[in-house]
This record gives sequence, structure tokens and C-alpha cells, in this order.
Amino acid sequence: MMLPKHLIVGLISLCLMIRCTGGTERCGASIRGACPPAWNQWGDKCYKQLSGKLPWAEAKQECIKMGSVLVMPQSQEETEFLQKNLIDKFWIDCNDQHVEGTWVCQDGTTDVEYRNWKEGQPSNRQGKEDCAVVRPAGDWNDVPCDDLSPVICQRPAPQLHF
Ligand SMILES: [Ca+2]
Repeated sequence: MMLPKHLIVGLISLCLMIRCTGGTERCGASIRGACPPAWNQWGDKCYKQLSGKLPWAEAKQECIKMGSVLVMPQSQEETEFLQKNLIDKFWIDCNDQHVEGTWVCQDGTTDVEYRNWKEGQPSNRQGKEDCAVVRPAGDWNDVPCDDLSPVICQRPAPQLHF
């Protein structure tokens, strides 16, 4: 069945109007299908670096406060984007605090299989390295969770659904 053009335009406008009730930031993002201001986009994810350095647990909390989660790159391409556009060293949502040697890496609440440990890592040096960072070389190291490292938060890019 063919719908009259003005009806289609009307329906799209109505959908946008409903989605825009969340405020101007969400509205602009929804229409462009892009990240909010000050967030970098790569594929279907938005990223933002926090100012300063934090311990791992605080990094996770600060991201949640912004309606996002601690970053968890799922490929070397994603890691390279982050290093080139944000910063070359940062925490990732990967830890073995619960069971030593069993690393849990999560993209939000989804387990991530991707691993990129530097040769010889994770080393759990002195028995106290339970959190992971991306090193400037692009690979991973386990370090003490109370180390201070830069923080990148991630959130899904807004999607248009009709
Ligand atoms: Ca280590």
C-alpha cells in the first residue's frame, strides 16, 4: 500500500516531536543520530574523557553518574580510535578482583571476550594487580586498582527508531 507523502512526513514529525520531549540535547542527538556535544563518536558508541585521573572503582562510578559506563574497547581498531582522538592510556572495564586470574571484561553489562594483554601480562605483580589499563603501546597491563589513570566513559550513540 502506498502512503501519501504528507502522511509519512507527518508521522516522522510526530515521532521526532515525541522523542524531543527529553530536552534539547537529546532532541538534537536523536535527529542527527549522533553523540551529544563534547562526546566523540565511533560507530554506534559515544566516548568522553573525564578530566584528571582516578582509581579504577571511582572511574566506574563517575561514568555511571554521567549516564554512561567505563570504556571497554572490543577491537584494536576501537582502541586506536580512542588513543588517537582522546588519550593513549586509560582504564578499561576489566578486572579479576572476584577470582584471581579470572578476568571479567564488560561492555556495560555484557561480557566481552576480546583480550589484548601485553606479553607477560597479566602478571599480578606483588599479588595486587587486579584492574586493567590500555598502555600507550595499545596493549593491556594489569595494575593495582588504586593506581590513578585517565578515564574514558562510553555510551551507545542515540538511534532513530520509527
Ligand atoms: Ca601487571
